[in-house]
Amino acid sequence: MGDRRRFLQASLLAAGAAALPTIAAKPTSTGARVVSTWDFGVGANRAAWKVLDGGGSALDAVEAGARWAEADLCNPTVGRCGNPDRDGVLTLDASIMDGDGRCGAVAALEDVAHPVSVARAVMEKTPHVMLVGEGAQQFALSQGFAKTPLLTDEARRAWREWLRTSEYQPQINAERQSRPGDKSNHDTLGILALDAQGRLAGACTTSGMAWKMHGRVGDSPIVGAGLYVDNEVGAATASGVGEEMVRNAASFLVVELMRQGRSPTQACREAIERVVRKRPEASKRLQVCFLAMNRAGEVGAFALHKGFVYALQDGGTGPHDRLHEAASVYATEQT
Ligand code: SD4
Repeated sequence: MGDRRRFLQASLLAAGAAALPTIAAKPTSTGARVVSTWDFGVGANRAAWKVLDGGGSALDAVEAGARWAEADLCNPTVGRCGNPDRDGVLTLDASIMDGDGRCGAVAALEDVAHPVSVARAVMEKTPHVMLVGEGAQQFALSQGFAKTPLLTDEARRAWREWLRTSEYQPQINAERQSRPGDKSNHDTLGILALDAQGRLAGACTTSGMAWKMHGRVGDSPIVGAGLYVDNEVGAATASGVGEEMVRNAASFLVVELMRQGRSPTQACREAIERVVRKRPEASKRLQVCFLAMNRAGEVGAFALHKGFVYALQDGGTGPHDRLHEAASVYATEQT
């Protein structure tokens, strides 16, 4: 891909206690708010905000936001229109978690349009927390979800193009670059919400890493890795190369760091530092991003590489309705 990487912010790691921005809770009429990963998080937040603004629950809000992203035809890393695995099969992963500890997930789900809602059905209608592959699909169909082919012609074309080299090399912020001419850095949707009753919930939904091995499962459906929520403390979600999140039980780690008193930004930063310490060389070549919100509604984020943006909606006006860029360990230039 010809990246030129510059180690501009290595001092962040060394500097230790340098102050980092945490977006403070801002008084809104209800205190409700929602945050989502990446620029398409704005659309997901809008869908979630309709629920929160109407007095709905954080759980309903994150499901609505995730469903919006899953239906978005512009996004080749989530739901319908996602890029397939190396065998040309589109498999979807999703999780949902309520602040009271209830959770549900599906992995390697095929041909069902809204994996987040299937995950919620796993949570609410089964004694389990995760169903995978054919079993997840069988369960979805038994619950009335439709079986529908999701791989688009565009995704099939991108896969055929990829087959020319068949090289699996995750790009920083750039799964979308696998489609010709597409330079934006959309990614997995992680969404966290706080409702007017002070309840937290989160969801995470993805088609996973493009060109992954068939059967590969990333962090997004694994509770504690791609998502973790605890009403006592806060919530965290992740995007990027999921193997790193699984290795570090990363979203759980972020929540536990907040439990020990760290701000959301500081907790995300320490989790990123853990990723770097474990695999310093690998961390220069892949992206890992964390987004967190504590029970007071404070929001923070941190990434390995520059370019991770997240969207915040709290019903206010001004900067709170815009995208925010997370600080990072490395500044990487894509060429
Ligand atoms: C995964 N974390 O499957 C997801 C995908 C992602 O950049 O965020 N891609 O590993």
